[in-house]
Amino acid sequence: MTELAAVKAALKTQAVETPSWAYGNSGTRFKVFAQQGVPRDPREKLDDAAKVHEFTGVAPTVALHIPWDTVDDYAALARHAEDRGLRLGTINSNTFQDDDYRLGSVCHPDAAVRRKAVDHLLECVDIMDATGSKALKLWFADGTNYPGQDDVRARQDRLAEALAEVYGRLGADQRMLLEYKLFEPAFYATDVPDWGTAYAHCLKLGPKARVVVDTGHHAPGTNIEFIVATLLREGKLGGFDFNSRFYADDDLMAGAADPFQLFRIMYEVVRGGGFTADVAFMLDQCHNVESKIPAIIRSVMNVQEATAKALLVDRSALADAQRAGDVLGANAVLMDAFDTDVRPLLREVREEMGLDADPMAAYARSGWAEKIVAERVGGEQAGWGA
Ligand code: LRH
Ligand code: MN
Ligand code: MN
Repeated sequence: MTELAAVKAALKTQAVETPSWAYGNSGTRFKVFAQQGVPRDPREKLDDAAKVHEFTGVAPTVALHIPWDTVDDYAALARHAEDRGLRLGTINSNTFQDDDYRLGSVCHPDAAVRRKAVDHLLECVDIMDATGSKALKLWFADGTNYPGQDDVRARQDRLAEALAEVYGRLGADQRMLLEYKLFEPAFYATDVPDWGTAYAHCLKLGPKARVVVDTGHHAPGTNIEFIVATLLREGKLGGFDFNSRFYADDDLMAGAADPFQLFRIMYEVVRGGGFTADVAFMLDQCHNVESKIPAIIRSVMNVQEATAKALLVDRSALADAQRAGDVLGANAVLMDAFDTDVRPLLREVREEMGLDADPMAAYARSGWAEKIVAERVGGEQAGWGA
């Protein structure tokens, strides 16, 4: 296989998971802008996700968020997905939208609240059994706003205890992805603020627990690709929640704010052997002011473009330059790949996959946007910005 053929083959195997909540209405704490034609229930979110997969060819799974996507029959929901060429992906838990969680969920000082939170997480594993989902994604809004508000060490003990109980419930082929976030909604001390804390818990739990990197969850200037390289080296990178940030947890389209950062991350993924089914490439975004389905298509394409550039890095030339201590030469090898216009390559890849070369235009022509506006009245809110 030529090198270019190998790059194309790799791009065809790419799988980007889209989040159910990105299809619904969302907003900030100031305003949720209702858009016409948004899904009214989880089935319709899957119908929209099927369009993203139909036109990109690389978005075969959809992440659910419980209880935003609560249904009576999860196996039937999985069949609804299958009928549309999709599978249900990661199950995201939600222990942050209940009055009981004011002081936290699994780290709460009151054992009864912790029990309620753990029961929810166990219920999420039951849902995974029904849907065939392989990963439980945990993000905890737990933390404190004021020094002295609670004992930060005791909170870590409570977290470890809860995680261990849920870990013990996982099936043989199921795993747990622990997401960290620097701040928000807690502002003084978040209980899982960084990759190190997440890693320490995952290491203790065992091989089924891994860290998930949400690109929007770091302090400005954080070298995320270093974190990715480190987690891959340790066999503990579970996946990504891709999105873009300018200031905080903005949840904008992946690759929109800083395509160079996305490239650097994808380069470390490729370099570290992480471009496999073992690492979940998920989007975690909200589209508050732009049209949702095209924004998700665009995001998937941005991830593809970053991946293509990462795959095009001339690694032997890079290694030679690095070995020779050729600082500028090594940097130039990386920049050459980043500066390559990979759009013609991706158009070819799509045509070889039997797809339209231009997913955005193909979607616009498909009439789906007009159809859902005409047919869906009273679309639902994703859960954010309520
Ligand atoms: C938290 C988060 C987490 C949630 C999602 C909706 O900020 O990134 O992944 O589950 O947003
Ligand atoms: Mn996330
Ligand atoms: Mn987030």
